[in-house]
This record gives sequence, C-alpha cells and structure tokens, in this order.
Amino acid sequence: MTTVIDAALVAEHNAKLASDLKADYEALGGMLARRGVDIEELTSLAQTFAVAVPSWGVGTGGTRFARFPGRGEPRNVFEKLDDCGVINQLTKATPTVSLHFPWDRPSDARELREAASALGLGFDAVNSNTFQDQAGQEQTYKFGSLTANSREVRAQAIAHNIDCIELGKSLGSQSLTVWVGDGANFPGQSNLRGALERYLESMREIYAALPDDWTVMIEHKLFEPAFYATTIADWGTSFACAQALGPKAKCLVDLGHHAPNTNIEMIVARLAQFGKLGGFHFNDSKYGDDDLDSGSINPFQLFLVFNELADAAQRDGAGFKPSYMLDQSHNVTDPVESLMSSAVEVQRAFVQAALVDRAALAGFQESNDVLQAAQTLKQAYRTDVSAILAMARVRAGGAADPVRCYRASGYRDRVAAARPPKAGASGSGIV
Ligand code: PSV
Ligand code: MN
Ligand code: MN
Repeated sequence: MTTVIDAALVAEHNAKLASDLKADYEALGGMLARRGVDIEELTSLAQTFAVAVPSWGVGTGGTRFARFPGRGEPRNVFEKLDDCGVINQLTKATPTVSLHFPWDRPSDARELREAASALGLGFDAVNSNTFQDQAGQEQTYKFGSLTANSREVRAQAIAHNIDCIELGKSLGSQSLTVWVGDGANFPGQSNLRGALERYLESMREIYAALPDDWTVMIEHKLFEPAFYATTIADWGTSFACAQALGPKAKCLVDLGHHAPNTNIEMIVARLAQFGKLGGFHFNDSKYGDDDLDSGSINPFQLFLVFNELADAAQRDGAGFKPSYMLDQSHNVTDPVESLMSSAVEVQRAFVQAALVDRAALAGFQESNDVLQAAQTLKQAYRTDVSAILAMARVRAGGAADPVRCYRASGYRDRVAAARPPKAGASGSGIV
C-alpha cells in the first residue's frame, strides 16, 4: 500500500506526543473505570468507525457569489484520491471515497480502482448529478430532471443514473445516492402531485437497474435551488417514495438539509424504526445547507443523532448499518484539514454515544426522572474522549494529532508546486 505522507514522519510525530497521550489515556481510563467503563473496549470500538470522504470535498468549494481557489487543489480524480489517501492515512477513519458523476467520471474504471486500492481506499456510494447541465448534453435540466415534464429530459436523467450504477459496479460500490434539485420557484409553476408522480415513475426505472446487493438512497433537501417547492423536500416524502419503490430504496439524511431547529435525531429514530435509514451526509449548519465542518456549530446535535444510532444498533443488532459520509464545502480552510477534523468529530460523537449508560437511562425514563435522564446524556456528552480517539489512531498507524502532523509534513506545499492552479476546478461543491 502506498502512503502519501512518509510513514517515518508520522511515527516521529507520534513519538513526540507519546508520553502526553499515555498520561491523558491513563487519566481518562481511571475516570471511566470508576464509572464501570473499560477504556480498552471503547478504543476498540472507535477503531471500527468509518466515514466516507466525498471526492468533491477535497477541492475548494465556493458560494454562489464567489469561489476563491486554494493552493494545490486536485485537478483530477487521481489527485483527489491522493488527498483522500492523506486523510485516511492520518485519521484511519476514512477508508472509502464517495464519487460524484460526471465530475469524477473515470475514463478507465479499472485504473481508478487500482489507484484507490494502492492507497488503501475503496469506494462508497456513487452520486448522480442531474442538477447541472454538462457540456454537450442534449437536454437541459433547467426545468427539472427526474420530474421534468419532458419525457426526453426524464429519459436522459434516468439513463445517467443507470450509467452511475454501471460505473459504481465496476468500482466496487454498492449504493447510489440520488439528490435532485427539482421543484418550483413560483406557485403554479408545477403541479405538485404530478411532479412527484413523475419522480416515482423515473425512480422505478432506476430501481429496476439496481443489482441485488445494492441500495438506492433518496436524499431530501428542504429548498435550494427550488425556492418555492422542492419535490423531495423532507423525510416524509423521502420515506413515502422509499416505501413505494421497495426494500432496496432507503432514505439519506444530510444534516444540513432541514429547517433550523428541526429535531433531526427524531427523524433518525423514525427512519430507523421503520427500516428505512440508509445513510448520512454529515456536516454542520447555522442557517441552511451551509456545508460547514461537522460538529463546528452544534456538536450536541451530532451527539444526539449518534445516541439514536446507538439505540437502534442495540435494538436491531448487526443488520442495522447505515452508511456514513461527510458532505462539506470548504471555502476558507484547507479541505484536507477540514475533512480530517470532521471525521474525528463524527467519530467522537460515535464514541460518546457508546458512553451513554443505556440501562440507567431506561430506568430514569421509566420512573419519569426527567432531570436524571437528561443528565445521563449530558454526562456522556461532556466526557472528553480525545485520548481514546488519538490512541485508536496511533494503534492503527495514524497520527496522534492529524492536523499537526499534516502541517509538519509539508504536503500542501508539495502539491501546490506539483499542481499549478487551474481556473474553475471541477467538482466545485457549490451546491
Ligand atoms: C445537495 O445540496 C448535496 O447535499 C447533495 O448531496 C449533492 O450530491 C451534493 O450536495 C453536491 O455537493
Ligand atoms: Mn448531501
Ligand atoms: Mn447539500
């Protein structure tokens, strides 16, 4: 396996931090032992955590106002893979990459698969794109894609999704995520029920092309680009469509795709209860689909989402396995640093949720001891599990402090020299 950053440099970094980490780990271990928790079990659990990195996330994103390119941005899918390789090398928590087509359409799928596996990476869900027009495309998506009035437009959008499945098969993916921006900007523009009927009709054709061991994930989003009525705006619509399509269709929850203050953890609980929780796009937001780094605005919400996931895992056992992916856009930070930090934040929420004393919580709920029930969650959330996460990384060959190690490696300077700037790099991540 190729490592993108010199393994000796990572080892040297870890050696410098080893005695501090040992002291922090032992102190935390002692504190957890007094609560009846074995730190070693948590560290092993942390090592099972994995979240996919979006190929488009390693480039600098932008807003609809401007895009300020970063240094050394990847210019093609192979360079994107290299950056993803760094993220996994240092965090040991991101072994897969999620590709967006046609942004990252390989001319040779086998070559791409080999490049990924040389870096120790595999491929997670593939994502279709019918929210933009591409050069040379026959039909425009200006008035919708899978829901368009025009049969020809719908046929083109369906064919693109089927092509994504075919490409995904050759890369070893097992799911397709479908997000469409379809909807209306004005009342009266579209027949609300008719649009959803056409969506289902189109999705049935895509569903029929899924291999037996594949899932199609329906991603809802409240608004943008359709500012009056988005066809798949909420989890209720997503759920109804997944039910109508069949067992291979599930719902995907992107944390940023809800109105502010929405109780997302309850949506997670509902979808899990009815067997339709397919996966996540993790990010954080203050106002809308802000695509900020995971846990940067509302880490308690992220914890509460993982608390529901821990509850579902306990109830439903090994069969419960939603997929995790980051979906962020980086405008003012180094994307590699942001993605590493986010992977660690999501992993942190996963470990903190495992710290919840579920038997005690159930007892407090049963006896209506509201304060103690809330405190039980807070105790887990307030526990600083950083030493567990660092130890899990170091034991797996990653970095004790991924961002520090990355900066010390000079990777960004090296790629800045090797990748001269290119105007309007692909996979802008604006949406
Ligand atoms: C849409 O806002 C979205 O969250 C979907 O997942 C898209 O595939 C992705 O962003 C594109 O950046
Ligand atoms: Mn998303
Ligand atoms: Mn989004």
